[in-house]
Amino acid sequence: ISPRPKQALISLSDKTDLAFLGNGLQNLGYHIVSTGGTASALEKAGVTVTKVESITNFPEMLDGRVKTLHPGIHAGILARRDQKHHMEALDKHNIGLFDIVVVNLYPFYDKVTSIGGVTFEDGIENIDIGGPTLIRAAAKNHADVLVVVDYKDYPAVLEFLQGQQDDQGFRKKLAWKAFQHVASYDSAVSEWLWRQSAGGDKFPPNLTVPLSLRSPLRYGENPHQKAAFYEDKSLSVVNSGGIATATQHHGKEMSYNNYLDADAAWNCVSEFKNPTCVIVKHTNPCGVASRQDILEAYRLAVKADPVSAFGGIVAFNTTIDEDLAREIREFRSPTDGETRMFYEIVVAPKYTEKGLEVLRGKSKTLRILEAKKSGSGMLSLRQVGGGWLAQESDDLTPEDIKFNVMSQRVPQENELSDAKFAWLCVKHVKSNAIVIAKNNCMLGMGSGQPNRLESLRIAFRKAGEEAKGAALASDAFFPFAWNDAVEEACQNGVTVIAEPGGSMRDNDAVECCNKYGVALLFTNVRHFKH
Ligand code: 93A
Repeated sequence: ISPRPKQALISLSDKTDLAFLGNGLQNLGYHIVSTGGTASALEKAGVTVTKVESITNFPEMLDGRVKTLHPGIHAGILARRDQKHHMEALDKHNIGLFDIVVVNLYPFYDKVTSIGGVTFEDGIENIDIGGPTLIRAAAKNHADVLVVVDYKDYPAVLEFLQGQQDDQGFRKKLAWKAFQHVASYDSAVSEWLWRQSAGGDKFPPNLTVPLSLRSPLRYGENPHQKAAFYEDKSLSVVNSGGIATATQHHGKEMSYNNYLDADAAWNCVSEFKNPTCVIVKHTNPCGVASRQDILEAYRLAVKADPVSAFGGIVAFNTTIDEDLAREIREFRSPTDGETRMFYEIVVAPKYTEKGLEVLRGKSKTLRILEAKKSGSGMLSLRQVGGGWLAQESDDLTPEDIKFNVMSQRVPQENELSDAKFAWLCVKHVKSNAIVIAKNNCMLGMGSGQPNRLESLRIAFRKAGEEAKGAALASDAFFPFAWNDAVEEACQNGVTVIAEPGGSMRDNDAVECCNKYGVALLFTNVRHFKH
C-alpha cells in the first residue's frame, strides 16, 4: 500500500475566513482539493488548489448539481484506514485519501427567507445535495476524517492538526456538529416544502423544529436543575424577532428564568401602541402604564406594585434615551422613598448611546436587552410528559374584539378606554387573571389563583382606594355574581367590568351590575394563560 499525501477537501458557500484556513492547511503540508467557486477564492488567497474535476475526470455538470458526487471523492473519505482491503481498493483505482473535509451548505435559509422570497424553482435549486453527502460521509468516518462545518472552528482545527496527539473527543465533537448542521438544514427544507404543498399556513403545522444549541445556562428554574438555551431555526421563526433574538448590550449572562420573564415583559409591552412601560415579576405584569411622557409611564408602572417591581424586569416600547435611563437608574422605591429600584433586566427596542451609557452605570449585573417585536401568527410549543402541545400565539387585541354592552348603563368613552386597557393587560396575566385599571394605568392585578374571587380580592387589595371609578377586566367569565366576584367588584367601586360572558349565570352578572349602576361589557373572547 503506497504512502499518501495529506489531503483536505474544501467546498464552501460561506467563504468567511477561507484564506486563513487555506493558508493554514497549506503551511501544514496539506494538498487542497476544491470545487469551482471555492477553488477560485483559494487561488486568489495564494493557495495552490487541485480542482475536483481533475480527480473525478468529469466536469461539474447539470448546472453544478453534480460536482463532488463521485467514487474518486467519496471512497477517499469513507475508506477505513484499518481495513487492508479498503486501502487496496483505493490503490487499485488510484484514489487518494481525504484527512479533512470542510463544507458548509448552499444558503437555503437565507434564500427562502430573503425579502421578496424566491420562486419555487429557485428554492429547489438551493437544496444542497453534494454538500450534505460530503459532510455525512466525513462525519461517519470521523475516526480518521476531520469534518468542519463552522468557520468558528478553523483556529481550533489548525491547532489540533499542529499538535502531536490525536484526540477522538475533538473528532467526535466535530462529527456531532456536522450531523446537527445537516439535520437543521433538512428540517428547513422539509418545512419549506411542506408549506408549498400545504398551501401556506395550514394548521396543524409540520413540526421538524431545527433547534440548535446556543449555550448551556448556569442552571434551570432552580440551581439543582441543569439547563440550556436552544435557538429555533425554523423558517417561521428566522427574522421574526422575539426575546431569543435580542441583543444583550450589558450585564450578567441571561438565566433560564430571565428568558421566561423577559419574554413575558417584551410580549406584553410590544402590544401597546402608545409609549408604555411594563414591569414583570415571575412572568406576570405587575405594573403597566401608557403615557405620552414615558418617564411618567415608568414611575406609574413602578407605583402599581413597588414591592413586586423590585428585582423585576422593566420593558419599554420606546427608545431609552439619557433622561429615561437616568430615571431608571435613580428612581427610588415609592415604598420607602429611599432605596433605589433594582432590576434584573431592562428591555427596549432601541437605546441612544447616552441612554446605554447611563444604564450601564446602574450596575454591573443589569442585563440590557435590545429586542425586535415578535411576528404575529407564531406557533407556541409546550411540553407535557411524553409529548408536545402546539398552538397559535394569542394575537387578538382589543381592536379585534367587540365590547358588547350588557348592562343598562352604557360606559362613557373614558370608561370604555379603561376597560380596553385592562383587557390588554389581563391577556398577559396568568389565569385566573383580574386587572383593575384607570387612565391607561394598571392599579392592581391578581394572577395565577385557582379561585377567581381570590384573584379579584388580591387585585382590589393592591388597587386600594384608587379602584373607585376604575375598570376591571377578567380573563374568563364569572361563574357566580351575587355574593361573589361581580358583586364584590361593584361594591368596591369599579364603574365598568369587562369579561368574556358565557356563564350559565350571565343574567345574574347583568342584574347585579344593573343594581349597582355599573357598566358590564361582554367580549365573547377569553384570554386564558396557563
Ligand atoms: O449541487 S450540489 O448539491 N452537488 C454537488 O455535488 C456538490 N458538491 C459540493 N452542491 C455541491 N456542493 C456544494 O457546493 C457545497 O456544499 C458548497 O456549499 C458549494 C460550494 O460551491 P463552490 O465551491 O462552487 O462555491
